[in-house]
Amino acid sequence: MKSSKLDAILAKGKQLGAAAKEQGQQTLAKGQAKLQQSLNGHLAIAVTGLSGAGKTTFITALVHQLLNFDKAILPLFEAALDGRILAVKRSPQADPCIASFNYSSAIESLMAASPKWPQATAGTSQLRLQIDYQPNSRLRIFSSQSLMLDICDYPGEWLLDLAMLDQDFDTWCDYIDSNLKQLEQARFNRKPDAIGHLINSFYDARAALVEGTDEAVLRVAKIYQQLLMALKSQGLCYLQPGRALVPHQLLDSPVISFFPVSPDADQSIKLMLSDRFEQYKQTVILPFYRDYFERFDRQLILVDCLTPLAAGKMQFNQQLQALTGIFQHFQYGKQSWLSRWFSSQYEQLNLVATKADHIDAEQRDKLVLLLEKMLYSQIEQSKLTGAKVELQAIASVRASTDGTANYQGKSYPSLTAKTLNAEQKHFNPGQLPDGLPDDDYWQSPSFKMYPLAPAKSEQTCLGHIGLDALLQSLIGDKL
Ligand SMILES: Nc1nc2c(ncn2[C@@H]2O[C@H](COP(=O)(O)OP(=O)(O)OP(=O)(O)O)[C@@H](O)[C@H]2O)c(=O)[nH]1
Ligand SMILES: [Mg+2]
Repeated sequence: MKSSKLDAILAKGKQLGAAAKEQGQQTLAKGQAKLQQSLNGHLAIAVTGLSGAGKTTFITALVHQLLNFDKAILPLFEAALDGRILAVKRSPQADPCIASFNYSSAIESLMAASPKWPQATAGTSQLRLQIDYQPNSRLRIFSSQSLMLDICDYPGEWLLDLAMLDQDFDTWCDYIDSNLKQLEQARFNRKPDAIGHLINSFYDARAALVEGTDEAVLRVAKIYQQLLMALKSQGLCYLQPGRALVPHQLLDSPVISFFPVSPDADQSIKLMLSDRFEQYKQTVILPFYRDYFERFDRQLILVDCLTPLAAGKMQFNQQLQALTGIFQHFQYGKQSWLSRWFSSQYEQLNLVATKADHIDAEQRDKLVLLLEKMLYSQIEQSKLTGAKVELQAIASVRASTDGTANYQGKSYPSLTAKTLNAEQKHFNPGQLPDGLPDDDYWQSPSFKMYPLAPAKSEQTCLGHIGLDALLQSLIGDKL
């Protein structure tokens, strides 16, 4: 064979070899990309909490710390500490028909020159964060991976409605009436006040209701709604129906215009209200429950133990009653890949006491103990199903700094913070009870809670307590 022909054949062979190699590399890259895509994690976290528990503040703080992962102080969040987080951004949310979580407005108010807490939530919203990260050593064949994190926010008032799912109208009426009676008794020896007056107006209005027209029923429903609002302003939380407080798109609609009746109420009116009660369960509570508590992987329950503790025995007991009432609607347990498709169990439960910046550092373990005692049997039951249960105390956005104060030659822990009316305050918050507060504690409660403003952030990132440990527990194993 002539050498020029041989060279041509060899060149062609080289060309073919290079093309095959390139094709092979492309196939390998495609395969890797596909595998990588399928390995990209997805985690939906159900942030759960009664009104004022701190859900919106927590979600805002979590997004803020993650978006600023390179400047944030998160020593217990391993992926950030190891420098394995590559980028974090907001990504198109799962359901385009739900409002987007208004992060920019919430973070602007928290980081303003005079910082303010985010507004109370009036409707549902959603967000998805994409966290690009370098997997730990076991999976280093992939250059990077992503974790999609889905979170929803909603008004906490709607959560307590879950407890109504187990009740019929008669049971509900008895329950709410006995709560109102207890309230009346508790106020028996005091001068009549706005709440006592509203309870009486409500009783009078429902006794005078003789015709079951929409208009007449709405009038009484409005008085009941005013009563609920007044009870909420006193720190009471067992308030149903939740949409009477935060109606969103259901303002003045018949489905939310119902109230508890007395056992001797007119039968036709009772039937009308009972129908509305059932409709409310079917068309309002159940869809909310399905959309916001099913299809989540992990549940984070935020509990503000401190506000009711400072408010008094009745407020504290109502919160306990409310929490135990909703707990039974959540299922926990380890899931096989098969059971994940058919059930809505949570594999992990994070129980978190919020606003830990209202107490000194020495008492933060006591706060966790209080939370544990409050939900002891629910925690034990969840553990029995194989679910991982973790408890901790956090301040999503810190309002105070720890210090010490000297009094009569002794040194005491103290806190420094700005109150809501911009006064600088140094104070000792008093003592939390060792476990559940008993009668002795209620005789002379020592813990005091002052309304505090978020601390002005001197750094790029907001201060917090325990968010890093919570992030590690919530998503650390997925990164
Ligand atoms: N000191 C302190 N206060 C907090 C913190 N988080 C929340 N708060 C206080 O609790 C209030 C309620 O917080 P939100 O985040 O609005 O509570 P929420 O659970 O979203 O309440 P709803 O929207 O009504 O369901 C805030 O206005 C603050 O006064 C925190 O980390 N530290
Ligand atoms: Mg909120």
